[in-house]
Amino acid sequence: MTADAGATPAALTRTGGPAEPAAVRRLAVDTLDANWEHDHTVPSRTLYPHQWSWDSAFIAIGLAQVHPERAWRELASLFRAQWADGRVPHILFNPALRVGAYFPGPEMWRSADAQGTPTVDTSGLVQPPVHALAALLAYQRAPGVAGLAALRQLYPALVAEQRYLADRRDVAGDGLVCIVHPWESGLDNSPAWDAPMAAVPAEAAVMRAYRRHDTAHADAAHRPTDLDYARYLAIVAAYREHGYADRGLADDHPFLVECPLFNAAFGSAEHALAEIAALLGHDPGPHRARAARITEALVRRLYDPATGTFQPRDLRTGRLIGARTVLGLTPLVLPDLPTRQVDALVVEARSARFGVARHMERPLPTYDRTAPDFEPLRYWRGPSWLNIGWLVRRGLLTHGHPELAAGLRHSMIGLVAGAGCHEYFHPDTGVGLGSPAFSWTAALVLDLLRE
Ligand code: 9WN
Repeated sequence: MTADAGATPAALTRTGGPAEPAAVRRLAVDTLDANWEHDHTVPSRTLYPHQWSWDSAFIAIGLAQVHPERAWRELASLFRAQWADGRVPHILFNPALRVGAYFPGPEMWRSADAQGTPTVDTSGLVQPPVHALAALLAYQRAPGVAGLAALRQLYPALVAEQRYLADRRDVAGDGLVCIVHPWESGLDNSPAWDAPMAAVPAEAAVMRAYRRHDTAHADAAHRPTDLDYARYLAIVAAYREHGYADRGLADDHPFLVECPLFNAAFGSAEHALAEIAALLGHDPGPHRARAARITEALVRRLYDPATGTFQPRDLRTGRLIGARTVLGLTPLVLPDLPTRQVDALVVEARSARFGVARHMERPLPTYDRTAPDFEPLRYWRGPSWLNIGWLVRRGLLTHGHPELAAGLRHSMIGLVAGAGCHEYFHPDTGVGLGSPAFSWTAALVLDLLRE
């Protein structure tokens, strides 16, 4: 039986009710074991058979509790693919897999033609920089000599990752990172990207020339549309034709957005690096100073006092994007977020839009559930995802809301207990959607169960 076939509710419980914590834990460990691939974990054997950047960070946090040595191998494998400019590619392709195992594959990215790339094939994009936080948590979950040595080895690479973002991706010169593709946000088809994506010229018919791999393994109604994909490919082509160089992006790149989640991760990475630096006997001061500057820029540029939440900024129009998505809540992970913004985000989280409560009636959605275009089945346009809930919960704990954090934790564990380690979940019923054996769901539920 494949891992994907095994992770059904029936595998959790014979009675049809939610599984006990021990069974959830066992399923999570089995899922991570089944998705382990010589030196990394695939997000899903069927849908995503290569190594992904932010997935590996979340996965390392869970692995640290069951196989600490694998947690460090996971991160080391990813950082071996770091480019000379410091970028950590969002996909690292496994050369042993057949052509067509994932779309778009290496033939679309052609990373070998760009400057300063590793010997393995990668994409040219990045994902939210949650790796320093993951490395710190992996160490805290499994402290010891081996962990400290691994941290020491990773530290310069984590610093280089931040330097790439700060030096090459601050397109507006405002202290924030600009993403150049929706895939960089990790929330690919979020309604947050509808307005900037509408300005990217492309035709859905382009997709007739390609074979999408995702819709062969998941319901097309739960995935981005062909028009989305046509635009994704057009943006990749534009960046690739520039040799993935970031100079001159502002002149003609078709998608340039400052994302609250990406920048919250960017700031949180400096906080984590400060702690790592202290553990290693380095000066944490410069990291703390950079963290403070990022939080200040995030508040100044992306907080909207009119809505009381953070919104992405479209650098092509200069305007904030109005859609109220869960991205707006994620700056809560910043420990130095001012009280005014924390309070506003707690109001937003508790509102009917997101429903965070001590006793949650329904899972945390990725988009305002009162919006007319809320789509409970389609990927990042409504469904509930564990990595996002995990980040929001962490933020609530950081800012002194343990009851809300506990409500969210209970809700997330309940999702996995009821449906298995799915990729995402129906935001009303909790039914499992997407891949049924998804690695970060397994890793993060392990992390939640540990407390
Ligand atoms: C494109 C691997 C990745 C996640 C992303 C998620 C999805 C890829 C896809 O899968 O994106 O990168 O093919 O849809 O949106 O967050 O990292 O799990």
